[in-house]
Amino acid sequence: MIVVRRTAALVVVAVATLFPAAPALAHGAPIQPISRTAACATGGQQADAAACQAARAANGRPFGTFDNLRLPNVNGRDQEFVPDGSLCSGDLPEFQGLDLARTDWPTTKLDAGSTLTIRYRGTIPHQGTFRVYLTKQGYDPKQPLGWADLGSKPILTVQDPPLRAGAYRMSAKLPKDRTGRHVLYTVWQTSSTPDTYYSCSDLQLKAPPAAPASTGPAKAAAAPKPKASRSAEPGVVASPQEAAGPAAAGGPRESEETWLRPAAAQSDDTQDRVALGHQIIIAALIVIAGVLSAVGFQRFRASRRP
Ligand SMILES: [Cu+2]
Repeated sequence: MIVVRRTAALVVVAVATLFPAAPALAHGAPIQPISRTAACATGGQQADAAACQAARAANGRPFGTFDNLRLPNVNGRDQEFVPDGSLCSGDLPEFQGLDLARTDWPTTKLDAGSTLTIRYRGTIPHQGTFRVYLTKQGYDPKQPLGWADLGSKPILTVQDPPLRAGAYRMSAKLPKDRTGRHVLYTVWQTSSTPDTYYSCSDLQLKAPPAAPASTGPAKAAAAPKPKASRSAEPGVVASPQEAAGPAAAGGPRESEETWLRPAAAQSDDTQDRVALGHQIIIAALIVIAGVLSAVGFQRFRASRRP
């Protein structure tokens, strides 16, 4: 039996060596409003944009994958780990081109004071908290983005928003007093991994239309709010279209499943499941081989006993 136990121990060691705890392969980035990573990084949707080309040129090395802009063990000390001027890259060399101070980054146009729906592509779900900041009025896009440009308080903080059709959904009320070019800065501090994710989404904010009948019910009717969120958590989106499912939403929204597929393919949920299946099969084969060799060795020893 000693031989069997030794063999079993060997098998355990072999399996542990070949299949260490599944590494966190991928992660996420905002696709609405589109972030610089989701637009420009490897697998990005607008890699041909002039700003993205300039970012690649400035990067000086291969770009990281769009969903992989993360730092370990920050634990909320963002400003200690991410210096001024490096907010959009998280100070990671493979993303440094995203820090360029330019006015032509892929941009989302929105009305000041409106409710913004954020979709944060989650290529692998994690638990955690999103903190969303918006640059203060007077932010100059021609200067490097610093912490002082962001309001001291996030405009939205949400823990574990729902993940639907591959994206976390959140809604944020945009302040009325921001117009022109701004940056929405999203921090995803995960709790199920050591990582914190950073991203810049560029916005062009239009002053809200002067509404003569801007009182009470008339206004509410003109700008319907998203219906009560399912989780009853502030900032969590469950708009009527989304509640009705992607098919009812129409337009590009329903093609969410294809968002940022190519570079994410390695880390796509389905791919992970396939990879896990392969690992299980290989591990099972190793165990079977180990058991068979143990049994064979036992028999061999038995046959040699007088
Ligand atoms: Cu991850």
